[in-house]
Amino acid sequence: MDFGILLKKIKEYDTIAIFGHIRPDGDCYGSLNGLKNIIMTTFPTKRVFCLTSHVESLTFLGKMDDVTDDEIFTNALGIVCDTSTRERIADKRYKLCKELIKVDHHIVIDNYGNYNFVDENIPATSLLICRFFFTYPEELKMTSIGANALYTGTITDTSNFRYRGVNLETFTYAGKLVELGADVEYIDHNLSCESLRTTKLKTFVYRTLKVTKNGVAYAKLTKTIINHYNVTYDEAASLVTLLSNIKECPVWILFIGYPKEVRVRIRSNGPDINMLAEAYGGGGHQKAAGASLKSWFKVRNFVKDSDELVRCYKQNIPYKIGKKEV
Ligand SMILES: [Mn+2]
Repeated sequence: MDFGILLKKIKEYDTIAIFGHIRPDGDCYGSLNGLKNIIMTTFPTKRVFCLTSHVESLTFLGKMDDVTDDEIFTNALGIVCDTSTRERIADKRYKLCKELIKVDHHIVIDNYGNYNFVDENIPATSLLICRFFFTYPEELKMTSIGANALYTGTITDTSNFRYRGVNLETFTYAGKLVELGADVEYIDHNLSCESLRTTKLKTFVYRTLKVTKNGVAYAKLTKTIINHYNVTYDEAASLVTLLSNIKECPVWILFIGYPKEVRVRIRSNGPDINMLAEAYGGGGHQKAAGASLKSWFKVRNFVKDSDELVRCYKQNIPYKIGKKEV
């Protein structure tokens, strides 16, 4: 990957707007704040803005910038990080930028940049920013703020180095970031601590989880429960991970009562589940997918079909499913 043009374009522009995706995660916040820190530390006279939605739990990495004057963008270089398609870019003013560069690690379906730096095999966009940074060790600078951001993006997208795809490069950059001042304890504390409300809701999930005959673990969080525990819908939805790693259950599902629908988050470490989600009008990856159901009445069917999928998987017979009513 030749980063020459990326460095050249950064040098060329006085104003640089860095964009992220909707519902930003740790890698989004990490790559945005990391790149911003590199540019501002190396070229202190440049104006650099980070633009995506605000996420309270990630503000320890830096706040998003509040840009009200749209004119700023017309002479700006736009750099979009960690965002596979243009529809997913949170701030639509990327369209106003003079030139656009994409830096990403998702499967390529939309090369929306004038220049595109994509590595589908690198486990985090934050690591791609590291690769750029360490290509020019004499020229580029970063402080501990950038190191914290990029380290956070790395561990959140790899779930603490737990997934395949983690390799020598991953650990090399992680080590170099620690050397540059990334504070692993500070980062872990900020990522791990949660509200008492969430802790209590977790016990509710464990208490009420059900398991089907063939081994689908599932739990339901209705609107009433979410309001009772006073957590956000996203906080509630994140609890799908609680149902993972049950030896008897290769598939697990969390049903979440959003204001207008029941969202289904389904995960697997056994059979592919995306076609099941697709049959219900949803979609996703082979081992992580989702769908929306109109009401709780449909949940029963979804559980039944999931159970059938696991039965087929365990007996090694093909599973077929037609389009379902949602
Ligand atoms: Mn990512």
